[in-house]
Order: sequence, then structure tokens, then C-alpha cells
Amino acid sequence: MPKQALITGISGQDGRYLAELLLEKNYKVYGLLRGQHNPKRSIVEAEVPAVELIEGDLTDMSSLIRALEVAQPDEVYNLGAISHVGYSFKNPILTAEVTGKGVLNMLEAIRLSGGVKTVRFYQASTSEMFGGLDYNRPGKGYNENALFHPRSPYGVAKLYGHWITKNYREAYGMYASCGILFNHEGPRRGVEFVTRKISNGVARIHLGKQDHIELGNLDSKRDWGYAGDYVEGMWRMLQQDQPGDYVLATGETHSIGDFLELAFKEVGIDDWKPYVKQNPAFMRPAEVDILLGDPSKAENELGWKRKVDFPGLVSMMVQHDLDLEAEKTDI
Ligand code: GDR
Repeated sequence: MPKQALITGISGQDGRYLAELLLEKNYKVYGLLRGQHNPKRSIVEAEVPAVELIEGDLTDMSSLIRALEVAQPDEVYNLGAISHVGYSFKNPILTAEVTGKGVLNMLEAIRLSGGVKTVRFYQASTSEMFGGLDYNRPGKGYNENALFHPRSPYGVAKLYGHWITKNYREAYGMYASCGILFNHEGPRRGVEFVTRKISNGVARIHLGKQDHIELGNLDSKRDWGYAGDYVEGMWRMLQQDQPGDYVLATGETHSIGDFLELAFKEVGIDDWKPYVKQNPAFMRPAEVDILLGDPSKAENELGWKRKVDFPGLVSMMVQHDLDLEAEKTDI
């Protein structure tokens, strides 16, 4: 019997990469899709047609119970969330409902439908729980034991999701693991996130479709890896004898300026400054200045290591957007 998996957040970058990976491994994959008429349905159907979509919402526990009845999953990957940090400042209550309480809704749905000892659960935790402040700033990098200090409604909601998942592990003996993932990017990343905004902007500038990119804070640093590598780590976490929490990261940190530098070089522009304008609208009320992860535990225990390096990631994203934008007939 092939294993069965249910993925929430199927229409996001990670949902689609993970679905591809599980389908390659012969899983039967179900995806929870939100909304009455989700415009991303067609993207999922085109990229991973073998996924069976179930309509449901993390804020509606009855829909989650129904999804579990349909999917009968061995593994649940909870990737669904309001995931944009800037947006979470403007919609903090909705973020708490979906990104925080949504995790509890799914855990309770599993428990109430009798799956607490049979279903393996993955929670998408995040480096945004750390905060990058002076007092807890990482030397070698944040690991699983580092202090948390979230700096946004998103980070706070994710921290709730993290702890409620650990609580179900401790209270009910559930196989529940949290992947504390540092930023992971790729051609499927939404253009509202800084890396894709830059790669897409660079491609459009190169093709004469726009003349500059508007960004917020250029000084923050992130530990950026490739999402395709990170979904492999998620899967590995649920194949261990015991559940646990793992950091997935590259162990390197780079500034937005470093990303701009490499992205513009990809199209032969050495000085990016004339092409970038700062717009306060993209600044956040509180910022995470630096993130750097220490993936030693995942490397040692899961045998996981990222394959794509920083220059490889930037190049992959810019080249993808050059092809995409060249095909489009818009200006
Ligand atoms: P992040 O990703 O907040 O780290 O969270 P994002 O790409 O949005 O921001 C990274 C950094 O870039 C700065 N920045 C801008 N960001 C955006 N989105 N748009 C801009 O115009 C811009 N200009 C500068 C930001 O201020 C920030 O410092 C991502 C999300 O995917 C989370 O869901 C996930 O949990 C973490 O990564 C790991």
C-alpha cells in the first residue's frame, strides 16, 4: 500500500515542491485548498496534477476532520499559513487565527478523529521565531536550543504553533515534529517576497519592461537556501524513529545588497544602485536584522544537507524569470 499524505498550504511554494517529492516516492498525495474559487488551483493542477485537492480551511476544524476522513493520511504536513511577515502587521488577528490557532485546529482534528497514535505530523516552524536581536544573536548560528524572541505577529503566531505541536507530542505521545526552517526560496516563490521580487524585477529591467525596483530595508541579512532542498528535510523528519525538532539552514548569511549584487550581475549590470529605490511602504514596524542557522543536528541525524548554494540560487531564480518574462506579452 502506498503511503498517504495530506499537505495544507498545497498552493504555496513549499506545498508544490513537497507534493512533487512525495509523488516521486509513490505517495498518494492530498492537498487542502482554501476558498470558494482559489485562483491558485490551476497552478497546482498544472504542476502536480496527481494531487487530489480537498477544499478546506485551517480556521474551520470541521473541514479539517472531513479532509482527514477523505485522505486517511499516514503523514500530515502543515504548511498552510499567512506567511508574509509584512502583511501580518496589517492583519495580526487573522494571522493569529490561521498561522497560530490553525495548527491547534489541525492537531485537534487529528486527535478527535482517532489519529493521535497513527498520524505523523509535521509543523512548519520558522527562523522568524528567533528575532535576530543583540542579546540572542547567533554566533555560529541559531540551533534548536536558541532563545526565541519573535518580532512580528507572524513570528508570534508561529511560536504558538511550534509550542502547541511540542505539547501534543509531550501530552499525547503524538509523532509530531517541527522543522525550524530558515528562508528558502526558488522560482516558485511569490513575488511579494524579497528574493523573487528582485529576480523578477531584474529580469523585467533587462527586458525593458520596468526601470527600477522599489524595496524597503536593504540592510537585513538572511540565511537563504533553495526550497527544493528543504522539502527533502521535511520528509526526512517524519521518517525517523522518534519525532523531534530540526533547524534547516545553509549556515551562511547574506544581505539584501548581496542578493541584488549577484542578481544584477546575472544580466551584466555591475552597479545595481541606480536601479533600486527605497520605499518606506515596504519597511516593517519591527525588523529581524540578521538570521543565521546552524543545521548541524539535521545534517548529523537526518543526513540532510542543502545542495544549492547562494550564487546557484540567485542564478536559478534570475534565469527562470528571464525565460518567464520573455514569454509573456505584457509590458
Ligand atoms: P522574511 O522574508 O520576512 O524573512 O520571511 P521576506 O522575503 O519577506 O523579507 C526578507 C527581508 O527583506 C526585507 N525587504 C523586503 N521584503 C519584502 N517582502 N519586500 C520588500 O520590498 C522588501 N525590501 C526589503 C524585509 O524587511 C526582510 O528583512 C520569510 C517568509 O517566507 C516567512 O513565512 C518564513 O517563515 C521566513 O521567510 C523563514
